[in-house]
Amino acid sequence: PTDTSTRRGAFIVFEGCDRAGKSTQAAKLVEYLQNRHKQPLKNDETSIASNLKVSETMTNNSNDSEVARLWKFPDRTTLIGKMIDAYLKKTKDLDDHVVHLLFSANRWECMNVIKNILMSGTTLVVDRYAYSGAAFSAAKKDLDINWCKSPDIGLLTPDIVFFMDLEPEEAVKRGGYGKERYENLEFQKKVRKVFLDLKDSSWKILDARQTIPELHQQIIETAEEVIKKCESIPFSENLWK
Ligand code: Z5A
Ligand code: MG
Repeated sequence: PTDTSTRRGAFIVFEGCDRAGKSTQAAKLVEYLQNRHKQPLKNDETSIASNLKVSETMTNNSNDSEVARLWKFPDRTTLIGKMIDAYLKKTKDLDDHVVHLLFSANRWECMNVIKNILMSGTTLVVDRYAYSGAAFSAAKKDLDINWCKSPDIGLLTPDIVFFMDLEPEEAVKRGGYGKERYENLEFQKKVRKVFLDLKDSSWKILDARQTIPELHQQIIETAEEVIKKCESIPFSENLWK
């Protein structure tokens, strides 16, 4: 069921391979939205103010997180998230199917909280989502892409996916990969291929070789349009349906 009575927040997702700059841009977008709300308005900026869902009861002392909030998948804080964390840190081995289903369960267990946040008018900026789930698992041999997508069918549909596209050869130059599972060049190249096959109408592909400020500028322009548009349309739970 969807809620049409509330001016909801937007569901904004960042996706991409390792080191593409997702966390950097997601954090900068949230910071921008929160600061934007704090600035005094000029006459021609009223529409932007409404983009940011300035609640009538909000004062300058109000909690900034009401305007926009950052979320990250995997959410390593839950019980399921702790199992995923152990798997990624290689302190625990799990069957590929099992870990795939855990990543999906980790999203499902957050859906009610996420829906409530959106319905309260807060824009949620999400660092990785179901596209990472399908891409990383289907890049392993023996896991079929349709099987990989199926447990996430019916999740909340993103209002926009910023896909930060960076060739893994370029990503390596950003200080090399870490020690977690999946952090190697050959695997990342496979992941990028699967990612690009998952592109749908919600995607905006960004050339992640650009500078951090250049990317940020493009992201805020699109995000503001999306936030405005979302005010009048209900969210849907139709991912991959
Ligand atoms: N995974 C999965 O298998 N299934 C799932 O369902 C989900 C995830 C949700 C953990 O993810 C792993 O889980 C991940 C996918 C898998 N495995 N891999 N690989 P994670 O999100 O926890 O991974 P992370 O380590 O936090 O993020 P990241 O991907 O490595 O990086 P990023 O967030 O895209 O990049 P960043 O941290 O913003 O930037 C990386 C560096 O580049 C940093 O030094 C920045 O200062 C620099 N940077 C950023 N932007 C630029 C630009 N524009 N130019 C130059 N340098 C830049
Ligand atoms: Mg990151």
